Amino acid sequence: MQIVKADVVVTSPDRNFVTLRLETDDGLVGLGDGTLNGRELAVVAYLREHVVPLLIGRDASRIEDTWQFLYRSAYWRRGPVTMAAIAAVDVALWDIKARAANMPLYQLLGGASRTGLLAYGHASGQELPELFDSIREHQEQGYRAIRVQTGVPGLKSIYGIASNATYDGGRYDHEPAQRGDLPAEEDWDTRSYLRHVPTVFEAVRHEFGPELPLLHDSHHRLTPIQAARLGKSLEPYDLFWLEDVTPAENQEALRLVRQHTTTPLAIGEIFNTVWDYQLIIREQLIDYVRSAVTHTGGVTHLKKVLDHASQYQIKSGMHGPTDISPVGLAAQMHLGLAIHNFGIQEYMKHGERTNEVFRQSFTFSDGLLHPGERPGLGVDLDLAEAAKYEYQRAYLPFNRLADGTVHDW
Ligand code: GCO
Ligand code: MG
Repeated sequence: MQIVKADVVVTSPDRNFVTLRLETDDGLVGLGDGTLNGRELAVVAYLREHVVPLLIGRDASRIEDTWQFLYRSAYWRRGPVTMAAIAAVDVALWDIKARAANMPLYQLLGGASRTGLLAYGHASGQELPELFDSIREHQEQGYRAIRVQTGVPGLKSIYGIASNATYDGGRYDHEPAQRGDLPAEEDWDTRSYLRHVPTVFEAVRHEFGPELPLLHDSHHRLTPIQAARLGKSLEPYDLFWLEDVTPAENQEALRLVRQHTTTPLAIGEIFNTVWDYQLIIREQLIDYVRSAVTHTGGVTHLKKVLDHASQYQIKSGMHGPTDISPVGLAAQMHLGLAIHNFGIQEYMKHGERTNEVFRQSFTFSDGLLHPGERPGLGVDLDLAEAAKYEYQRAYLPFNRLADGTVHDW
């Protein structure tokens, strides 16, 4: 089973996606996601210029060997571009292996450990009435767990609010990165945020009761002591998790946060190897691993991270906004179904054009995702549809404080 063809397909139906498409001499096709939001073409160049020439003629069945070869022979290790490129190859090879075995990928990973994957969606609103409507809408769509983001008094536009005019078409869920030549500038005020957020969760609990699992994302904007205070002030509202409270590259910061709060913590959507997690898993400083298959070296590497985490009762909470393509999302549904320590799956729906380009087999019913029973990942790429949508430059926004200082977004 030799790889005879490797194409990097860039398409922008509702947003940019980078897909690696491998073909074998026995006619099998495998797909892998290498989308890195706002820096997509760096992965495209890494794949086209440096990886594709190494793949032609390789045995497609040797997944671990190919992973180690790509990781170690590059010499320059880790980093989101490298790890997204390796992930694209890895997932395409798993897709091929599962198609060759005529099984859905989760069967190769050990079979189903559950009937479906609890998914959470993104509710948001500048003010409480819009937020309540958004939560209800998500419940009507079948979501049984909901992330809550709101505006903050005094700030014009912040991360995670669907109605922000800065986002393309006003739809956060389809395009957080703004198309154009410059990133959008947003503003930030930590004191106002810390005062406001607990009042929002108090109101949401009052309106929706104690059962509904609620999540919140601080998106890397707090210092450790501020994060500790937020976690503590949210304890009465029983969050499923509080995400990315501090810039996650400083793992030790979580020690201080952990000492002060019992609010569960989720970290890792910007991590890309097990080494980013070494300290926080070993010291049990988090409760959920947020890494996506796409940004963490594929199924092969993320499974190792999650197996390590499982020794410490830490669960998965894989990153699943729309910048994870349907291929990446499918890969993590198969992985999530198979592992024992599944926690929750983030699930933002892709747009209609995206669903025409990527034909999928997953289901979402009664709040649970399932990858379906088709052999492989269960995703096909329609090349003619993909060719209709050219790459469009798009940048994620950034923040400035009132005095003009650049801040984490
Ligand atoms: C999340 C993430 C996203 C990121 C996005 C950046 O929790 O889903 O924080 O909203 O901002 O993936 O590209
Ligand atoms: Mg996040």
